Amino acid sequence: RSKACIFDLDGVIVDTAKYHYLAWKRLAAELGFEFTEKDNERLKGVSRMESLEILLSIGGIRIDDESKKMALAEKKNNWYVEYISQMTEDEILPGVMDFLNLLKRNGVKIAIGSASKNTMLILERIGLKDFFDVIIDGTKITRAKPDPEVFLKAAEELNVAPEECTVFEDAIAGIEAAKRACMKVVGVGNRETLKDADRVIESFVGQDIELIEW
Ligand code: B16
Ligand code: MG
Repeated sequence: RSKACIFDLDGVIVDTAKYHYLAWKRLAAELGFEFTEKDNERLKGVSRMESLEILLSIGGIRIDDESKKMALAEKKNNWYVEYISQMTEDEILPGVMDFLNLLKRNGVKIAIGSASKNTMLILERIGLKDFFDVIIDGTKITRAKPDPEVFLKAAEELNVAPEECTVFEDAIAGIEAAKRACMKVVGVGNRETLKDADRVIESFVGQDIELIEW
């Protein structure tokens, strides 16, 4: 059994993908093109600036000026922060709290491993700021997923070997990152999309400790 579990935030603990989508869509509209939900799939798990690059390529827009790009990313983030500031603990995904409590009762350490720089704000809004043993987020890393840095840092701070960690991820880039960190990985979401994970669950509802027995 794994000694520790590392959870991605967006798409695993909460569904903030819809707020990212609304904010990117608003930016696209301002720039004069449409941005669909299908396009948005390509942004999941990807860092803010890389997401902007993908968005601009979808709109066929080329911007070379770095400061202009930073300003656009900041604009999107301000809208996103407005949306997530309204979040409540009702937005924790089904079964998540039961599963986290089960891990705690069994002495399994828990951490957050997220690319988001808004992690602390989200955790505060949903009442889980002090719940995790370790939180590694976008403010503490230099290399985005699929680089394993975020998960390796979490394992190090948890004082657990990577091989003894299970990662929970909803994004392809995150699954690759976990594998590169030599960790077990459970995909949360669509089986087809997440086929490279060791196991895939549709949700946390009804999951028990066997899920992290390897
Ligand atoms: P921010 P995760 C990721 O979070 C999101 O999936 C991705 O869509 C987002 O662009 C990225 O965080 C950066 O977020 O703009 O808030 O810093 O899935 O790694 O928890
Ligand atoms: Mg995610």
